[in-house]
Amino acid sequence: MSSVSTKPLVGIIMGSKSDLPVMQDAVDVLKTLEVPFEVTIVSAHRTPQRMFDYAKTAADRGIKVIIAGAGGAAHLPGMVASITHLPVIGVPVKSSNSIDGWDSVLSILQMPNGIPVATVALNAAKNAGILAAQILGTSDAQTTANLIAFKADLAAKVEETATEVEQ
Ligand code: RP5
Repeated sequence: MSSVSTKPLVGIIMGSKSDLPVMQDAVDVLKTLEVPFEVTIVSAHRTPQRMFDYAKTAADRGIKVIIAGAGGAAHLPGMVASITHLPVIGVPVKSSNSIDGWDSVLSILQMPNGIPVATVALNAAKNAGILAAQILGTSDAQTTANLIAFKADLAAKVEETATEVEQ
């Protein structure tokens, strides 16, 4: 697999460094799929101006998809989606003071009409990365080829384990 562009196409942002252990899965899968990305911390509540500036300039900087992870009262994905026209994928992070993660899930999922956030499962940053690649793959043949190889590998692993357990 090879990637032509090295300019970041996916922006991975999160509300706190404490989200990084979860969000690392998005980083890792984008590396596997050879999709160029950038990573930074942007807090909706603690650094609202930084969030606004990031969302406002992302498209002009060449970003095509934003992955935003946050926990608790997780307003980051929704607020970013309200500022940019780019697709935003929200990752609800189960933070340490979370009510089982429902706070994160519902605050990212329940967006008002007109401002969608594509919400993945709790802590599912890997799926957010794959979805971002799939969005880019609609207009990039190499990314599509990488995704097809990635999914073939997933299928092969299932076949392998099926053989192991079959009696
Ligand atoms: C949210 O609050 C962050 O996204 C994080 O999930 C949570 C806890 O943040 P820290 O107190 O660990 O910085 O804004």
